[in-house]
Amino acid sequence: MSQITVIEHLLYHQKESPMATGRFTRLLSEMILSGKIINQEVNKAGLVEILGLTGETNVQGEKVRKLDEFANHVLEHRLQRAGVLCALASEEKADLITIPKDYPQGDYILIFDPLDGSSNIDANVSIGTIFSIFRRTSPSHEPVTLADVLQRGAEQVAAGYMIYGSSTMLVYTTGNGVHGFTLDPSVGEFLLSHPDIRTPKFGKIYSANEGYWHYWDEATRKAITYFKNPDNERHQVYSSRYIGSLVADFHRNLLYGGIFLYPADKRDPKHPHGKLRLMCEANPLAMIVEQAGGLATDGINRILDIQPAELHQRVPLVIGSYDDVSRVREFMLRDAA
Ligand code: P6P
Repeated sequence: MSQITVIEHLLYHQKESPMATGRFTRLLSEMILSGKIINQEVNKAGLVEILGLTGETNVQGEKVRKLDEFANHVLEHRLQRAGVLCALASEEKADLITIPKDYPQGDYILIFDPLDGSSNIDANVSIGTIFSIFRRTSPSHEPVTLADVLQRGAEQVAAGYMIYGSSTMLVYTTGNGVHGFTLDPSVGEFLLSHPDIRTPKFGKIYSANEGYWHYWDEATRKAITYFKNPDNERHQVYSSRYIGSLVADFHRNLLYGGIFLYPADKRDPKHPHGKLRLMCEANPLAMIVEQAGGLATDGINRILDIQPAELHQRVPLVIGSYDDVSRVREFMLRDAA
Protein backbone atom coordinates (compact mmCIF):
# COMPACT_ATOMS: atom_id res chain seq x y z
CA MET A 1 0.00 0.00 0.00
CA SER A 2 1.47 3.38 -0.93
CA GLN A 3 2.27 5.64 1.99
CA ILE A 4 -0.79 7.87 2.45
CA THR A 5 -0.82 10.23 5.44
CA VAL A 6 -4.01 11.21 7.29
CA ILE A 7 -4.07 14.70 5.78
CA GLU A 8 -3.44 13.40 2.25
CA HIS A 9 -6.30 10.92 2.76
CA LEU A 10 -8.59 13.68 4.06
CA LEU A 11 -7.77 16.02 1.17
CA TYR A 12 -8.04 13.20 -1.40
CA HIS A 13 -11.57 12.46 -0.16
CA GLN A 14 -12.34 16.18 0.04
CA LYS A 15 -15.19 15.90 -2.48
CA GLU A 16 -17.02 13.36 -0.22
CA SER A 17 -16.22 15.06 3.04
CA PRO A 18 -17.48 18.57 3.73
CA MET A 19 -15.19 18.27 6.74
CA ALA A 20 -12.03 18.69 4.72
CA THR A 21 -12.05 22.43 5.23
CA GLY A 22 -8.75 24.03 6.16
CA ARG A 23 -9.95 24.53 9.74
CA PHE A 24 -10.96 20.91 10.22
CA THR A 25 -7.68 19.79 8.66
CA ARG A 26 -5.85 22.01 11.18
CA LEU A 27 -7.90 20.52 14.04
CA LEU A 28 -7.05 16.99 12.93
CA SER A 29 -3.38 17.91 12.48
CA GLU A 30 -3.23 19.16 16.07
CA MET A 31 -4.92 15.96 17.31
CA ILE A 32 -2.33 13.94 15.37
CA LEU A 33 0.61 15.90 16.78
CA SER A 34 -0.84 15.63 20.31
CA GLY A 35 -1.16 11.87 19.80
CA LYS A 36 2.47 11.59 18.75
CA ILE A 37 3.60 13.56 21.82
CA ILE A 38 1.44 11.48 24.17
CA ASN A 39 2.63 8.29 22.49
CA GLN A 40 6.26 9.24 23.16
CA GLU A 41 5.58 9.59 26.90
CA VAL A 42 3.42 6.44 27.07
CA ASN A 43 6.15 4.42 25.36
CA LYS A 44 8.84 5.41 27.85
CA ALA A 45 6.59 5.78 30.91
CA GLY A 46 8.33 2.92 32.69
CA LEU A 47 11.70 4.64 32.36
CA VAL A 48 10.94 8.13 33.52
CA GLU A 49 9.30 9.40 36.66
CA ILE A 50 5.86 9.67 35.04
CA LEU A 51 4.19 6.49 36.19
CA GLY A 52 2.05 6.45 39.25
CA LEU A 53 -0.44 8.81 40.79
CA THR A 54 -0.48 12.58 41.17
CA GLY A 55 -2.29 12.35 44.48
CA GLU A 56 -5.30 14.19 43.03
CA THR A 57 -8.72 12.92 41.99
CA ASN A 58 -10.61 14.06 38.91
CA VAL A 59 -14.23 15.10 38.43
CA GLN A 60 -15.07 11.41 38.08
CA GLY A 61 -13.71 10.77 41.55
CA GLU A 62 -10.92 8.70 39.98
CA LYS A 63 -7.26 8.90 40.99
CA VAL A 64 -5.37 11.03 38.44
CA ARG A 65 -2.21 9.46 37.07
CA LYS A 66 0.74 11.52 35.95
CA LEU A 67 0.29 10.33 32.37
CA ASP A 68 -3.43 11.26 32.50
CA GLU A 69 -2.47 14.77 33.51
CA PHE A 70 0.29 14.96 30.90
CA ALA A 71 -2.05 13.80 28.10
CA ASN A 72 -4.73 16.24 29.19
CA HIS A 73 -2.24 19.13 29.29
CA VAL A 74 -0.89 18.36 25.80
CA LEU A 75 -4.38 18.29 24.28
CA GLU A 76 -5.67 21.38 26.13
CA HIS A 77 -2.50 23.41 25.43
CA ARG A 78 -2.25 22.61 21.72
CA LEU A 79 -5.93 22.63 20.79
CA GLN A 80 -6.74 25.88 22.66
CA ARG A 81 -4.17 27.67 20.47
CA ALA A 82 -5.13 26.06 17.15
CA GLY A 83 -7.66 28.77 16.25
CA VAL A 84 -10.34 26.24 15.31
CA LEU A 85 -12.23 25.68 18.58
CA CYS A 86 -14.71 27.70 20.60
CA ALA A 87 -14.63 25.23 23.52
CA LEU A 88 -13.15 21.97 24.79
CA ALA A 89 -14.40 19.46 27.35
CA SER A 90 -12.14 16.90 28.99
CA GLU A 91 -13.11 13.79 30.93
CA GLU A 92 -10.61 15.04 33.50
CA LYS A 93 -12.17 18.47 34.00
CA ALA A 94 -15.53 19.29 35.63
CA ASP A 95 -16.36 22.31 33.49
CA LEU A 96 -16.31 23.38 29.88
CA ILE A 97 -12.94 24.85 28.87
CA THR A 98 -13.40 28.01 26.80
CA ILE A 99 -10.79 29.52 24.52
CA PRO A 100 -9.01 32.55 26.06
CA LYS A 101 -10.16 35.83 24.47
CA ASP A 102 -6.70 36.66 23.05
CA TYR A 103 -6.52 33.31 21.21
CA PRO A 104 -8.02 32.91 17.71
CA GLN A 105 -11.51 31.42 17.93
CA GLY A 106 -13.20 28.78 15.78
CA ASP A 107 -16.58 27.05 15.54
CA TYR A 108 -15.65 23.48 16.49
CA ILE A 109 -16.06 21.91 19.92
CA LEU A 110 -13.69 19.12 21.00
CA ILE A 111 -14.69 16.64 23.71
CA PHE A 112 -12.06 14.11 24.75
CA ASP A 113 -10.90 11.47 27.16
CA PRO A 114 -7.17 12.19 27.17
CA LEU A 115 -6.02 8.75 28.30
CA ASP A 116 -8.71 6.13 28.63
CA GLY A 117 -7.77 2.94 30.40
CA SER A 118 -5.10 4.75 32.38
CA SER A 119 -5.56 2.49 35.41
CA ASN A 120 -3.72 -0.07 33.24
CA ILE A 121 -0.73 2.15 32.45
CA ASP A 122 1.62 0.62 35.02
CA ALA A 123 0.89 -2.87 33.64
CA ASN A 124 1.80 -1.84 30.07
CA VAL A 125 -1.71 -2.55 28.76
CA SER A 126 -2.88 -0.70 25.62
CA ILE A 127 -4.59 2.62 26.41
CA GLY A 128 -5.97 5.41 24.26
CA THR A 129 -7.22 8.92 23.59
CA ILE A 130 -10.86 9.20 22.48
CA PHE A 131 -12.23 12.35 20.82
CA SER A 132 -15.55 13.71 19.61
CA ILE A 133 -16.04 16.83 17.46
CA PHE A 134 -19.16 18.98 17.15
CA ARG A 135 -19.83 22.30 15.48
CA ARG A 136 -21.29 25.00 17.74
CA THR A 137 -25.02 25.62 17.31
CA SER A 138 -25.06 29.30 18.39
CA PRO A 139 -23.80 32.20 16.20
CA SER A 140 -20.01 32.60 16.19
CA HIS A 141 -20.10 36.09 17.69
CA GLU A 142 -22.02 34.95 20.79
CA PRO A 143 -20.34 33.42 23.86
CA VAL A 144 -20.29 29.60 23.63
CA THR A 145 -22.51 27.88 26.21
CA LEU A 146 -23.12 24.36 27.44
CA ALA A 147 -26.13 24.25 25.08
CA ASP A 148 -23.61 24.31 22.21
CA VAL A 149 -21.92 21.23 23.67
CA LEU A 150 -24.81 19.08 24.91
CA GLN A 151 -25.80 17.85 21.46
CA ARG A 152 -26.98 14.35 20.51
CA GLY A 153 -24.17 12.11 19.27
CA ALA A 154 -25.84 12.01 15.84
CA GLU A 155 -24.76 15.66 15.43
CA GLN A 156 -21.03 14.84 15.72
CA VAL A 157 -19.07 16.02 12.68
CA ALA A 158 -16.19 13.64 13.43
CA ALA A 159 -15.01 11.11 16.02
CA GLY A 160 -11.91 9.04 16.58
CA TYR A 161 -9.39 7.49 18.91
CA MET A 162 -5.68 6.89 19.15
CA ILE A 163 -4.60 3.58 20.62
CA TYR A 164 -1.14 3.32 22.19
CA GLY A 165 -0.43 -0.39 21.94
CA SER A 166 1.92 -2.81 20.18
CA SER A 167 1.65 -0.20 17.45
CA THR A 168 0.15 3.27 17.68
CA MET A 169 -2.96 3.81 15.56
CA LEU A 170 -5.38 6.58 14.74
CA VAL A 171 -8.91 5.47 13.80
CA TYR A 172 -11.43 8.16 12.83
CA THR A 173 -14.51 9.01 10.82
CA THR A 174 -15.97 12.24 9.43
CA GLY A 175 -19.15 10.43 8.43
CA ASN A 176 -17.69 8.88 5.28
CA GLY A 177 -16.55 5.51 6.55
CA VAL A 178 -13.94 4.59 9.16
CA HIS A 179 -10.25 4.72 8.35
CA GLY A 180 -7.25 3.43 10.33
CA PHE A 181 -3.73 4.83 10.23
CA THR A 182 -0.64 3.27 11.82
CA LEU A 183 2.22 5.39 13.13
CA ASP A 184 5.45 4.63 11.27
CA PRO A 185 8.09 5.70 13.80
CA SER A 186 10.76 5.76 11.08
CA VAL A 187 9.02 8.68 9.35
CA GLY A 188 6.95 9.98 12.30
CA GLU A 189 3.71 9.85 10.29
CA PHE A 190 0.40 8.03 10.68
CA LEU A 191 0.07 6.09 7.39
CA LEU A 192 -3.13 4.57 5.98
CA SER A 193 -3.18 0.90 7.04
CA HIS A 194 -6.90 0.08 7.42
CA PRO A 195 -8.95 1.87 4.70
CA ASP A 196 -12.74 1.78 5.06
CA ILE A 197 -13.00 -0.50 8.13
CA ARG A 198 -16.18 -2.63 8.21
CA THR A 199 -17.03 -4.52 11.40
CA PRO A 200 -18.47 -8.08 10.94
CA LYS A 201 -22.28 -8.33 11.19
CA PHE A 202 -21.87 -10.75 14.11
CA GLY A 203 -18.82 -11.80 16.07
CA LYS A 204 -17.32 -14.60 18.13
CA ILE A 205 -16.22 -12.42 21.07
CA TYR A 206 -18.09 -10.91 23.99
CA SER A 207 -16.46 -8.45 26.38
CA ALA A 208 -17.90 -7.72 29.84
CA ASN A 209 -16.58 -7.61 33.39
CA GLU A 210 -18.35 -10.70 34.72
CA GLY A 211 -17.06 -9.92 38.18
CA TYR A 212 -20.12 -7.66 38.44
CA TRP A 213 -22.60 -10.48 37.66
CA HIS A 214 -24.32 -10.12 41.02
CA TYR A 215 -24.88 -6.41 40.43
CA TRP A 216 -26.46 -6.83 36.97
CA ASP A 217 -30.19 -6.93 36.25
CA GLU A 218 -31.92 -10.07 34.94
CA ALA A 219 -31.92 -8.94 31.28
CA THR A 220 -28.16 -8.35 31.35
CA ARG A 221 -27.57 -11.77 32.89
CA LYS A 222 -29.76 -13.37 30.17
CA ALA A 223 -27.75 -11.57 27.48
CA ILE A 224 -24.40 -12.71 28.90
CA THR A 225 -25.76 -16.26 29.36
CA TYR A 226 -26.73 -16.21 25.66
CA PHE A 227 -23.14 -15.51 24.62
CA LYS A 228 -21.85 -18.19 27.00
CA ASN A 229 -24.26 -20.82 25.67
CA PRO A 230 -22.90 -22.74 22.58
CA ASP A 231 -26.50 -23.77 21.80
CA ASN A 232 -27.49 -20.15 21.18
CA GLU A 233 -29.60 -19.52 18.09
CA ARG A 234 -26.49 -19.17 15.88
CA HIS A 235 -24.81 -22.17 17.52
CA GLN A 236 -21.84 -19.88 17.86
CA VAL A 237 -19.24 -20.55 20.54
CA TYR A 238 -18.13 -17.09 21.75
CA SER A 239 -14.81 -16.31 23.41
CA SER A 240 -14.74 -14.02 26.42
CA ARG A 241 -12.18 -11.25 26.01
CA TYR A 242 -11.98 -8.35 28.48
CA ILE A 243 -8.90 -6.15 28.70
CA GLY A 244 -10.39 -3.49 30.99
CA SER A 245 -9.27 -0.75 28.61
CA LEU A 246 -12.24 0.47 26.54
CA VAL A 247 -10.23 1.59 23.52
CA ALA A 248 -8.36 -1.74 23.34
CA ASP A 249 -11.53 -3.86 23.80
CA PHE A 250 -13.44 -1.71 21.29
CA HIS A 251 -10.63 -1.72 18.69
CA ARG A 252 -10.24 -5.51 18.77
CA ASN A 253 -14.01 -6.06 18.42
CA LEU A 254 -14.23 -3.44 15.62
CA LEU A 255 -11.69 -5.37 13.54
CA TYR A 256 -12.58 -8.96 14.47
CA GLY A 257 -16.29 -8.60 15.24
CA GLY A 258 -17.86 -8.96 18.67
CA ILE A 259 -19.74 -7.12 21.39
CA PHE A 260 -18.63 -5.02 24.37
CA LEU A 261 -20.99 -4.45 27.27
CA TYR A 262 -20.61 -2.11 30.21
CA PRO A 263 -24.14 -2.34 31.65
CA ALA A 264 -25.69 -0.41 34.49
CA ASP A 265 -24.93 -2.16 37.75
CA LYS A 266 -26.02 -1.79 41.34
CA ARG A 267 -22.51 -1.49 42.81
CA ASP A 268 -22.40 2.26 43.03
CA PRO A 269 -25.65 4.10 43.84
CA LYS A 270 -23.90 7.31 42.67
CA HIS A 271 -23.58 5.78 39.19
CA PRO A 272 -26.84 3.92 38.46
CA HIS A 273 -26.13 4.16 34.71
CA GLY A 274 -22.76 2.41 34.76
CA LYS A 275 -19.25 3.83 34.55
CA LEU A 276 -18.73 5.00 30.97
CA ARG A 277 -19.32 8.58 29.86
CA LEU A 278 -21.76 9.48 27.09
CA MET A 279 -20.01 12.55 25.67
CA CYS A 280 -16.33 11.50 25.65
CA GLU A 281 -16.57 7.69 25.32
CA ALA A 282 -19.94 6.30 24.16
CA ASN A 283 -20.77 8.96 21.53
CA PRO A 284 -17.47 8.92 19.60
CA LEU A 285 -17.22 5.11 19.61
CA ALA A 286 -20.89 4.86 18.61
CA MET A 287 -20.31 7.11 15.57
CA ILE A 288 -17.30 5.00 14.57
CA VAL A 289 -19.04 1.64 14.99
CA GLU A 290 -22.15 2.75 13.08
CA GLN A 291 -19.99 4.11 10.25
CA ALA A 292 -18.35 0.65 10.18
CA GLY A 293 -21.73 -1.12 9.99
CA GLY A 294 -22.18 -1.91 13.69
CA LEU A 295 -24.51 -0.60 16.39
CA ALA A 296 -24.29 1.07 19.82
CA THR A 297 -27.10 1.28 22.40
CA ASP A 298 -27.62 1.86 26.10
CA GLY A 299 -29.18 -1.62 25.99
CA ILE A 300 -32.30 -0.41 24.20
CA ASN A 301 -31.87 3.15 22.82
CA ARG A 302 -29.40 4.08 20.07
CA ILE A 303 -26.52 5.95 21.80
CA LEU A 304 -26.42 8.61 19.05
CA ASP A 305 -30.07 9.52 19.73
CA ILE A 306 -29.59 10.27 23.44
CA GLN A 307 -30.03 13.96 24.32
CA PRO A 308 -27.35 14.72 26.95
CA ALA A 309 -28.50 16.47 30.13
CA GLU A 310 -25.04 17.08 31.58
CA LEU A 311 -21.42 17.05 30.41
CA HIS A 312 -20.23 14.03 32.38
CA GLN A 313 -23.35 11.92 32.35
CA ARG A 314 -22.79 8.21 32.31
CA VAL A 315 -24.59 5.69 30.15
CA PRO A 316 -24.76 1.90 29.95
CA LEU A 317 -22.96 0.84 26.74
CA VAL A 318 -23.60 -2.12 24.46
CA ILE A 319 -21.52 -1.72 21.29
CA GLY A 320 -20.15 -3.79 18.41
CA SER A 321 -21.44 -6.15 15.71
CA TYR A 322 -24.92 -5.23 14.56
CA ASP A 323 -26.56 -8.62 15.08
CA ASP A 324 -25.00 -9.18 18.52
CA VAL A 325 -26.04 -5.74 19.82
CA SER A 326 -29.53 -6.23 18.34
CA ARG A 327 -29.79 -9.57 20.18
CA VAL A 328 -29.05 -7.86 23.51
CA ARG A 329 -31.68 -5.22 22.74
CA GLU A 330 -34.25 -8.02 22.32
CA PHE A 331 -33.42 -9.33 25.82
CA MET A 332 -33.70 -5.81 27.26
CA LEU A 333 -36.99 -5.04 25.47
CA ARG A 334 -38.48 -8.36 26.54
CA ASP A 335 -37.49 -7.63 30.11
CA ALA A 336 -38.83 -4.07 29.90
CA ALA A 337 -42.20 -5.27 28.52
P1 P6P B 1 -13.96 -2.01 35.10
C1 P6P B 1 -10.86 2.33 32.32
O1 P6P B 1 -10.77 2.79 33.64
C2 P6P B 1 -12.32 2.36 31.91
O2 P6P B 1 -12.83 3.64 32.01
C3 P6P B 1 -12.46 1.81 30.48
O3 P6P B 1 -11.34 2.04 29.71
C4 P6P B 1 -12.71 0.33 30.71
O4 P6P B 1 -13.50 -0.26 29.70
C5 P6P B 1 -13.46 0.33 32.04
O5 P6P B 1 -13.06 1.49 32.76
C6 P6P B 1 -13.14 -0.90 32.87
O6 P6P B 1 -13.91 -0.79 34.04
O7 P6P B 1 -15.04 -1.59 36.08
O8 P6P B 1 -14.36 -3.26 34.32
O9 P6P B 1 -12.58 -2.11 35.69
